[in-house]
Amino acid sequence: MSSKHLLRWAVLAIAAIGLIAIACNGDDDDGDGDGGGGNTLQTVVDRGELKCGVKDSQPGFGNLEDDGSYSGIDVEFCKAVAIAVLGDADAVEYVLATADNRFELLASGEIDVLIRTTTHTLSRDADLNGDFGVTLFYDGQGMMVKVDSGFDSLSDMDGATICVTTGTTTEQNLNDAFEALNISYTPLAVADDAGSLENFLSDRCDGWTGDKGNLAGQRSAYPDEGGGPEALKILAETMSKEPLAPVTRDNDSEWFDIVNWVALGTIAAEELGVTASNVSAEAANPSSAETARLLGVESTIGDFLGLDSNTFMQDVIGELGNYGEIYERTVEQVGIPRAGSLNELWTNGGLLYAPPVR
Ligand SMILES: N[C@@H](CCC(=O)N[C@@H](CS)C(=O)NCC(=O)O)C(=O)O
Repeated sequence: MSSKHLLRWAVLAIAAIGLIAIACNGDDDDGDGDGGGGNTLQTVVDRGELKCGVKDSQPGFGNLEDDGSYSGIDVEFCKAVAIAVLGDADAVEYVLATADNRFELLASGEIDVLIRTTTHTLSRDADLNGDFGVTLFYDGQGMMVKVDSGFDSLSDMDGATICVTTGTTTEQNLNDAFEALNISYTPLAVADDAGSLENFLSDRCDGWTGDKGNLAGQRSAYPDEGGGPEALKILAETMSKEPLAPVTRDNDSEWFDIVNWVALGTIAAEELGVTASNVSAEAANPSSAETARLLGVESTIGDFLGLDSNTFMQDVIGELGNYGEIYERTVEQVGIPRAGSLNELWTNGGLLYAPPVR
């Protein structure tokens, strides 16, 4: 090939690479707001606050308490990211993300991360410009009924009216489950848990379907006027897989890595036996090389992630504890035991597993 041809090919190749880069960046056309696809880390650091999209009506996961504070496992992971990035668990603005608007809030940059009982699915991953991190809670869809309803399994519910939330994976799963059983139902779909509670309390529906984690939380807070938690039961069947994971915007892999590795770090800490109470002693005298790396004693894990501090996991664990401690403080409190569940560490027969910290 002549040098003139070579030059032409080189120019065309560089132009093509440029076009691919523009197309893959997504900054220009994805309608992102202030966080815009590209550099959420810088946005958060400049703002001095993390905007975390959460629920406010699900005890154990994302709940607004009477004193104005937020609680739940999702909220704890918002705090973990804020500690890692800003050194302050309180540097979080909790933004209510509803089932319907959560992906819009993320795409528009109104939140930096979505940690809101959100199921990782193919279409959401591929179509809604979200990147899903590690599963923080393996859930599945269930059905809650009144104890005196006479329903002991889904197959008893032919012709029932079912309370369900719009904009969720729940609607489709309900359809699939009843279709598979060849029975009919009437959905009573509303936008939020408050609406379902009202409908259920006033007997407008016979069953209330949702993620079992949500149903347990709603049951734990069921008002006295309805007979309190004891008046309700959750049927044994599980209709679906609902791996709940944090979501960041596509094409922001530095930010995604931070959110993901902070969460994985809490799982690694549990695997290694590092807790809120022993983290300082472990940092001073690590029990293993992996512990030393996780705690930033002999590693530059913060540098790898673009964080200021290599010891960010010391801060996260010191303040919030490891995954097991976080679970116990939140999910366990609404009556969802961890033992024997998928949410155990892999070493205890569950699915939680942290890749090597190295
Ligand atoms: N994990 C499912 C369901 C999550 C979800 O949105 N759950 C319902 C109840 S199961 C809910 O939050 N309802 C509305 C609300 O109160 O905001 C998903 O990602 O779609």
